Amino acid sequence: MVGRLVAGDRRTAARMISLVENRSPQASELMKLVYPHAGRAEVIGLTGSGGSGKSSLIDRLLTGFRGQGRRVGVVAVDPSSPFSGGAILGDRIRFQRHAEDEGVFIRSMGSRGYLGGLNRAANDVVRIMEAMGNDVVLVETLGAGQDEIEIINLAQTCLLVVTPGMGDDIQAMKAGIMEIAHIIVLNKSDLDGSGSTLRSLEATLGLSHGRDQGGWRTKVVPTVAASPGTDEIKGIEELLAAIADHQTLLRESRELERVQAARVEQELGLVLKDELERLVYKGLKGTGKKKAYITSILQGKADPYSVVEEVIQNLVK
Ligand SMILES: Nc1nc2c(ncn2[C@@H]2O[C@H](COP(=O)(O)OP(=O)(O)O)[C@@H](O)[C@H]2O)c(=O)[nH]1
Ligand SMILES: [Mg+2]
Repeated sequence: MVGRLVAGDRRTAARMISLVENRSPQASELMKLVYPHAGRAEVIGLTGSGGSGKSSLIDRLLTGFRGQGRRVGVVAVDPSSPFSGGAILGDRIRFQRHAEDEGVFIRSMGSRGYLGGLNRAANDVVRIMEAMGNDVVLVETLGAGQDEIEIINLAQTCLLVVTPGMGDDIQAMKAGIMEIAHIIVLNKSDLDGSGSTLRSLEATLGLSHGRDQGGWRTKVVPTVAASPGTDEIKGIEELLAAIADHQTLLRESRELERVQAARVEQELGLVLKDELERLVYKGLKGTGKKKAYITSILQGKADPYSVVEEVIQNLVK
């Protein structure tokens, strides 16, 4: 299977993704074999509120990357959608023009059905897409809470997608996602208020002392990714250029090593949490202890914290 995956076989990739999504018993063994072939793609993350235009931007970026002859994988993660496994109807429609393109591989993931957690599954899927030989992997995530920040850490270049009229929200975001974004995309810049949002973004960036990004200064790129009125698409070339600039800086400085190390640390945490949890539940299975714990918590004789402490102490023993 891994041989076929590395050769770029799409059906094998789809089968493998199903296996990791369902946490089948072979999944870990499979990932061990996949892993040495992964890690060579440019991983670009797009985060932002629902409806900000992430999928529309990806649609445009796909055309751009394909024009450069590069193969692209897309992982669209939407924790607010109950669907998973590539069945998200909206994305199907949005990415339709690339459906027949052999150089594009798209997978949508919703919130349900991931035993090891959505982040763990998304990481495995990104690794599979890398091993498949994609030059670029785009990861779309909803940017709202801490959870999404975890997925965005898998990316080397992080895009935060905002829209006009978000001035106040931007101030609030400053402390969080704003500081990990390498590029802020002001999408829907065809709408009213885009000028003042752009000024407010640039003012905020001018003041902020974000984390050290190896000499990179966060850029703002205004775009129009879809325009029902005028059909005028804007800023996509500039966005592609900004992504290329950041990737060049990563490669030419030692920053790429730091980013890769941070990703591996993240990955280690995801896998460790998942495997530990599985180990613990395997130990409890069939002993009736889990039920007893729940009952004693309900009766007020115990609480989840002391129970977990006891379970971990037993595990360590
Ligand atoms: N006016 C305008 N509408 C846009 C633009 N980009 C996307 N949209 C529309 O915004 C809606 C949400 O876009 P989508 O890409 O699904 O957002 P996502 O939820 O962030 O992936 C769709 O109806 C798009 O057609 C833009 O630049 N200008
Ligand atoms: Mg979307």
